Amino acid sequence: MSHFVSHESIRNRFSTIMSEMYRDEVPLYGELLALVHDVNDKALVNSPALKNQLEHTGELSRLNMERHGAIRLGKPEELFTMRRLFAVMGMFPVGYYDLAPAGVPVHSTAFRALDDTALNQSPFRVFTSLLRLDLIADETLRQQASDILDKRQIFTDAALALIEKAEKQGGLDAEDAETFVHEALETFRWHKTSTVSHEMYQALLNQHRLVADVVAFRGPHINHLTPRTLDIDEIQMGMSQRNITPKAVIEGPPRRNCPILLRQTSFKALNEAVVFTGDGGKAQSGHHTARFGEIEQRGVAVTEKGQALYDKLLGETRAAIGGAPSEENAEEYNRILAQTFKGYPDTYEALYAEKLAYFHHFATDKKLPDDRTVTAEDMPDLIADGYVCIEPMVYEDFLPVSAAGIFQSNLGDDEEKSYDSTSNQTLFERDLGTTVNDLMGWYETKQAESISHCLRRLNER
Ligand code: OOG
Ligand code: NI
Repeated sequence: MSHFVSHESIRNRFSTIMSEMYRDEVPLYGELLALVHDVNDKALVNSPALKNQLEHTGELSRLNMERHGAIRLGKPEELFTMRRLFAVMGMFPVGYYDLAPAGVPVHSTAFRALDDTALNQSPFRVFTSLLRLDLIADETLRQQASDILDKRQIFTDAALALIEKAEKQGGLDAEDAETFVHEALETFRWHKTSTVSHEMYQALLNQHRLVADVVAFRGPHINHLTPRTLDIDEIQMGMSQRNITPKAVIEGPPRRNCPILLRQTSFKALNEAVVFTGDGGKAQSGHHTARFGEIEQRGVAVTEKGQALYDKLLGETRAAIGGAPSEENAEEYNRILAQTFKGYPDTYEALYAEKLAYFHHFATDKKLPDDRTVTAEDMPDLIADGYVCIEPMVYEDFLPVSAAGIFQSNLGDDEEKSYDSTSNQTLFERDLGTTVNDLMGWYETKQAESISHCLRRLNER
């Protein structure tokens, strides 16, 4: 019998101590959590239907522990080892996100659990970006940045040893697991001291804020930790009431009866004191802005067709206001967004019928006549006749355009870069040491599994 603890319990424990650390580091995060809990409690009381739905899909119990974090890595080996570290917690890379077209010199994936039960037990995920030094135009600076990164080791020796042990043994016992989460946490900690001089920091900053954020520090400090709310518009208002200034517009789709994908808001990055190394030995104090607060609302995952419609309508909205939303045009943007998205069906029946979104399928208590055997083709009739009920499959991933908006809103508005380069998933996967799980394919498979499980239940008598 195995004496190893489950991936889920390691992930849960890690997510808990990460949240405690971040609350200590960024007290405003604690305030956001309180706001989110209030809003969620209210939403559940006000909508018994929503509560039923979340109970049915298993999401209700995970709601208050749901978080995603984000980190930015500097070199290929860091990404490779990070993949192994997350695997110890049952987290695997899903999706490839290229942020270069949006002016952010990184490419990314999201580490998360893959099974429904695992996700419902601990939905912790981490959006993980790798800096693309090849996009630094200045050759000297590129070399300097690369030399600085070469020297750093972002993992503790004990963490590395335990990753290896977990890989060899196929797991960790309770004592090792507890040591592991604390050692792993060290990598994500904020450091008040930089590894470079103020002058070098400034040079990196001038290249791109993100380059400074990655290269000037000892490790990939967690830059935000995001709880999940059931009503992000309430949050947006609640933040203002508490004197926490939210970004001008909520990223993603507009408010809907049937939420789709992901809506996110954030408060601006904190300006934090940092001590830089002095060239002549005399340390220099300065500031760095990187860490911020974010909140998200998750909706149903959409199919390729649903994604295309989303992209089209978002594109039309942006075109109508002439680019990305800003403080100045926020109100107009929201109005046009709501208007444009009238073209996106807003009942689960329609989303299902038009194959725009993914659904869980559950057999109800209603029994089929003994002589009837059903197949996937019968599904629409089975739903109409009450043999099957469907529930929206929640989107577990991220949106590149929103991610770019989140990056941007926290990099300062002066940052206007664009990179002309081809997306490089193959290189990313080589650095990662494996291919990423196909994002859309994951939902497609989940839905197919749900349908066949449901049909089995109906046909067994
Ligand atoms: C990551 C931004 C992406 C999200 O929620 O879309 C992200 C970063 O700023 O490092 O976290
Ligand atoms: Ni985020």
